[in-house]
Amino acid sequence: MKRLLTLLAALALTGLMGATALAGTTLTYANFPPAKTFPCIQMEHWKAEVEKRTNGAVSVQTFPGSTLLGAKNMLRGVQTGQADIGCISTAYYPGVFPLMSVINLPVAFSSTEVASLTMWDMFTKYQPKEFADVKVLTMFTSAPSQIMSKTPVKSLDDLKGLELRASGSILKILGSLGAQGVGMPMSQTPEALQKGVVKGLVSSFDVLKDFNFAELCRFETITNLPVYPFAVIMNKAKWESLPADVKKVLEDLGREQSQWTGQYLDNHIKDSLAWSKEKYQVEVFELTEAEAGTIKTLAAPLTDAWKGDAAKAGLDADAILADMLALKKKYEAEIGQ
Ligand code: 3IO
Repeated sequence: MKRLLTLLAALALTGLMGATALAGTTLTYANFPPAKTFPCIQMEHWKAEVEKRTNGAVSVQTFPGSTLLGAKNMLRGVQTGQADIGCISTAYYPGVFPLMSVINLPVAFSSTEVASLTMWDMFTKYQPKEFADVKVLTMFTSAPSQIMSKTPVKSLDDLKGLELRASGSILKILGSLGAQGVGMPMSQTPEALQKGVVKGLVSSFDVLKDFNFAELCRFETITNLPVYPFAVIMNKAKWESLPADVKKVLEDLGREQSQWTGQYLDNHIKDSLAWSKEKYQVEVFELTEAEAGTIKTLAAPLTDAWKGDAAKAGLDADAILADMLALKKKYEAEIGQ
């Protein structure tokens, strides 16, 4: 009898194992902002494509809104395998990505699609060492950054002493314009705005609708400041454990996902701005040509600082910058403004 029970138990166990193998792999995917924001919209799109293209052999379990990993522990959390996949905004990790931070320079990208494809091509061309201990699945950017504030910024003078949330290179630009840049991830910005710790933020217009920032920030100023670069990274050991056909599906998706996200965001910022005008009657200001010129001049030292950091990291800064500008030009000609 005892032997029979053991046999039955063994059979049951084998059955379970068989079922697990049939069900395939589940990948966990962590993201820091809320579900309806663009980094999570692209995550759900990627999940659907992967599940379709692997015929269900791979399923993806998504964790938006910092439910698995937050903005600042995302990189480490993926490296250590707390999540299989994670989405990082590279501007939250100063000094960690000396090559890809070239995308965060003030070069006035004309659209998200152009910036995202430029970023992806730079990554595939250079295969930067800074990503050596993870597998990069895709890259994309936010749209060119604008000022959204509680008080009107009609001219650069209105920026003096104004506390604005930003990250990365934009913080430095704000400093040289006399504003008070406050560095924090996007996921902490709603509370900082509510409490009045900051009087506005510098990011892309999608957040007016997706975080309802238009309610508090009724004044928008077009500045076309840098885009924020994003990378979707996977735990290296998990990547190595995947079968070749699954790896191929994920690799084939890299560029396509970058472009899809760029197009989605370019459309969505139009929708978000129209919604904000309709719902909250937000006002939109444009700087004069002369003021736009001032921003450009002030931003120039940033490029020199980036070159210095890149050189220190052993990179050929001039070649990287020239390549990035050439790709930008190529995509601007192909895609248009
Ligand atoms: C961003 C980040 C999270 C959710 C929506 C967003 N739209 C634009 C950004 C870029 C940004 O400000 C950042 O901090 O990465």
